[in-house]
Amino acid sequence: MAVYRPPHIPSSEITPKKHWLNRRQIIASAGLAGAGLLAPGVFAETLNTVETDYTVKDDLTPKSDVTSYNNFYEFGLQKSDPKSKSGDFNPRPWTVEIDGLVSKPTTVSIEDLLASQTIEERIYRMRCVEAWSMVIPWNGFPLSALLKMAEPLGSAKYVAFETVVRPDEMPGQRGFFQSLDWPYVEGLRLDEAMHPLTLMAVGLYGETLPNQNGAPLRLVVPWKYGFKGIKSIVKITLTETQPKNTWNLQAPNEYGFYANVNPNVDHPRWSQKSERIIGASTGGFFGGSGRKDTLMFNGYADEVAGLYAGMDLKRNF
Ligand SMILES: Nc1nc2c(c(=O)[nH]1)N[C@H]1C(S)=C(S)[C@@H](COP(=O)(O)O)O[C@H]1N2
Ligand SMILES: [Mo]
Repeated sequence: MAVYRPPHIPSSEITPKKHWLNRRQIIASAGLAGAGLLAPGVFAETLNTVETDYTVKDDLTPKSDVTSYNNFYEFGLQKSDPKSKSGDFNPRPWTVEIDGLVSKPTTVSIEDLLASQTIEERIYRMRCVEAWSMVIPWNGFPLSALLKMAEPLGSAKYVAFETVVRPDEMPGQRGFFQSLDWPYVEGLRLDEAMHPLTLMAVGLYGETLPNQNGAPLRLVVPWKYGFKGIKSIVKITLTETQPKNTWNLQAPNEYGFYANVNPNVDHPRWSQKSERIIGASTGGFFGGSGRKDTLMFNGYADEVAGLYAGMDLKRNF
């Protein structure tokens, strides 16, 4: 495990980012290349990324697990649904609208973002509220860079996010049984949103995001439970009041707005003290337990604890 090498450019070469834009290649996935026909959503584009100091020592979760064990209720409730049922989803063309309390309401395309932003590699821990975890090499850029394009006003205190609604392409959004109210919505306090760790991911393992992981761009907030990491974002709104978030609307006594990873605040139905490591070996002579203790703020306390100074984290769960 953890032998993956990202297709990064040495930092000595990163300065003129305009130059490497043209070098991005389209790679048709194996079987389809010969067919001369690309089904929507089944291509991956290699990203040229730059290495960063944002990394952790833990073993990487194998790519096959990162892309096959997913939560994305727009495609279904089973962990295997997002991969097996997202073949009709087409993440291009795509635009993200930024509005609300900004001086420059902005609509930007994924192509423009890929062309204008330096795409970083960041290896982050990811902890789902369901008490499992992964370690994922994301590719993306700070959310702050995107928000600054729209010039947030002084009155903006929060950031609200919305996922796309496309029942034709998302089987979990059509039919008799609807698991959630759509669109899936999430939010952050503005200082959380502007924190350098907060990432707009456009890829993982050096390629554009698979549909099941939130193509073409999704939020990653590594010190919070995974449900804050809203996928396939189409709208971002700067607000003065705290935005609604889907899981809090669904079960307010179980899922809060803050959702900071915290081993000392249990979910009402299970402990949050430890986590199951997805993809970890549990067998063989040296087989581990496949579990580890959950860390305060998912191990990012040094960076983010200050954001919550003086706050009661049991009340604000
Ligand atoms: N739009 C949308 N975003 C979502 C979800 C979802 O169902 N819909 N699930 C969340 C949950 S609970 C988790 S744990 C992560 C999972 O991300 P991954 O599948 O890329 O690991 O996505 C989050 N973002
Ligand atoms: Mo989750």
